[in-house]
Amino acid sequence: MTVTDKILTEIKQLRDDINKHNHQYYVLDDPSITDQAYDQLFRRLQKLEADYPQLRTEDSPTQRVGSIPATHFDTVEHELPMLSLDNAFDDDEMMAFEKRLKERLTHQGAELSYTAEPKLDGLAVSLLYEQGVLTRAATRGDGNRGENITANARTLSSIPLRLQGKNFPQRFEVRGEVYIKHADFKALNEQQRRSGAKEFANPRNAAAGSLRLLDSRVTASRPLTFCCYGLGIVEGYELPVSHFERMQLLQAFGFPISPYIKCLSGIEACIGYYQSILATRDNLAFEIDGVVFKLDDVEQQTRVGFVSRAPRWAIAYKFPAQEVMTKLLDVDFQVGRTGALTPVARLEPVAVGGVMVSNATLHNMDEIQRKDVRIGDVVIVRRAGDVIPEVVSAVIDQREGNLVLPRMPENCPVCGSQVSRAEGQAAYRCSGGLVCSAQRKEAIKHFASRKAMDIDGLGDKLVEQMVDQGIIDSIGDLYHLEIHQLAGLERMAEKSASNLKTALDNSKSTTLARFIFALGIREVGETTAESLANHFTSIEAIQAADIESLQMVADVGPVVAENVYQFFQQEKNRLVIDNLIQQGVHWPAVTAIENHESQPLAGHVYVITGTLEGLSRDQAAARLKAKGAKVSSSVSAKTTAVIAGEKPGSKVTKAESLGVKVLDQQAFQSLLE
Ligand code: JCF
Repeated sequence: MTVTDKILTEIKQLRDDINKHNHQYYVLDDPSITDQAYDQLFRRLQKLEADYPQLRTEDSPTQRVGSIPATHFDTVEHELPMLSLDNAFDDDEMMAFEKRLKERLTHQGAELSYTAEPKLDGLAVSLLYEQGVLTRAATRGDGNRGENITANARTLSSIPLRLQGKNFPQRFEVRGEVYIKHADFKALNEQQRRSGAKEFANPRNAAAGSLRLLDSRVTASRPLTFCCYGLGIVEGYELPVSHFERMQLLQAFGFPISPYIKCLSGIEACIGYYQSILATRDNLAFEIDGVVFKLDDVEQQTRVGFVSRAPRWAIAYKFPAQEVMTKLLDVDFQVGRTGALTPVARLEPVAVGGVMVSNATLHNMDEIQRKDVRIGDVVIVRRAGDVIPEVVSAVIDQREGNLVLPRMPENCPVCGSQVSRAEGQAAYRCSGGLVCSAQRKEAIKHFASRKAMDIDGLGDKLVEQMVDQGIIDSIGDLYHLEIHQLAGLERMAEKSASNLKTALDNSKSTTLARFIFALGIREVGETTAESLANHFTSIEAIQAADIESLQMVADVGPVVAENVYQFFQQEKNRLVIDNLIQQGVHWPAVTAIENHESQPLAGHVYVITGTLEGLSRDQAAARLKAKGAKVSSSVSAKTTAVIAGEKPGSKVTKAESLGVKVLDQQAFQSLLE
């Protein structure tokens, strides 16, 4: 064996290993090694390929980083046109779809079978594989001709560069959707904002823009995901007749397919599936705009054929739109916990994604300027996932007359204090501090909220009443409340007053992380609070920390360190904390993070769904985390078990389809014990 032979063997091994880990991580959502170990393998391969350029190949996983910019995209002619889908907007149109199919098939008796999956709101692409290697990727374009985006497609970790196993078609085309998940979209826009680049209006635009960049190195930095939904040309392979089985086969080759894909019998079952997906729409990690149904039997598909642009054998049952137009009536300013004034659009009420919306955020004044949104404009309002509705843009060509931009008031609309803007910051703030009742209310609401002290029954409306009537002034007053003080409040019968008192007492038993989060220090969210708690392990140590030692904490940068430091420098804040602890607020001692490995549930991942008796989901999650477990919101192959309370919903179905264990409340209790 020559030296290069030996190197080649090592390179091949590295590529195989890295491909396997990529697949585990990006397709199965189930990492098999640590990030550091992965980086090590990756860097070793990069080094060998740099030292031995003759051993470089196109399908090496190192090639996902992108290459030098192209000057244009070549045109790709699709060998089979990439069709669009016919739409249905109500149940009747679905029934009509089935009726047409039955007529064309002269079908009687047993139900027709359909494959169903959520319709991703992204971009269709075609991937060509020859001898198991990705050789060409193209956009859908006009359906007949698209653009050659091979260099960009290579950068997506969820697109296999080489297929798994040996038994695949010699030459074939896989079709699917490239999209961006909600969380990735949020992070991408935050990054764009920080670097002064233009933000994207929605995940779809961001995906489209990223896939059509001439510089694939930039595409490599964009969080694009691929999911496949079908096949184009296939040469030299006998495929199953069932579309559903074909999809399973593609999964076995290494392609991600929808985790929600299902084979259903009859159109009523399809309508039921549509309803269940619609009900979970806001909880999905990505945007969908409907459900796609396909006749499952490919022979039946061939018999019914196509109408000009779309197959007769498939239909997209669309959801209500999440972006709609309406009129901007006025702009008000809402004062937040930290005094920041947020412009809020008052809209002509309109249904967005099936929910009536009359208010939407305009984020801040810079955004209003940038979008040139004026009072009286027709605007596009968007509501997706669990985010607050927002004004995306003004429809400038529908503007009539001389409209003016909203203006920031000089005085706080709540307390009249002066409004000012700190240098280099987007936010204007009310300078009133705790003089401002809006800020006091928000601080108390935050303290009571689910992820903070979790005071059951102390809702926003109640806090507002209590502050307005002078019953409480700050979070320090909460635990002094007497039942008779609550009696006079609206909708506060004796029973609910005593329930609230009990909830207040229960909330005193908390965790250090929740307590820190509850204090409402600027820019200290849940994660940062948890890092601070784990790092310092006591409130005294955090109070005593200087800026430098604060910056030692994971995800604490100079700005957050300064905020934390300043917060604890203030005498009044220290007094409130002492007072709360004197009132009985307490938490278990924090074990340094390093000990987590030896905890009984370390390495296990749980998903909680439905209503648990006597325990909120957050409380249940806290118990699991206290034993070292991780708690996730979505079921995947890496989930240890799903804990199902009353009315559990689709997560149990998903667990069952993936063969993940489901624990009832009793089993959950014994797990905790
Ligand atoms: O998720 C999608 N956007 C999607 C688009 C899913 C499908 O099953 C599709 C599609 C476009 C065309 N199927 C076809 C035939």
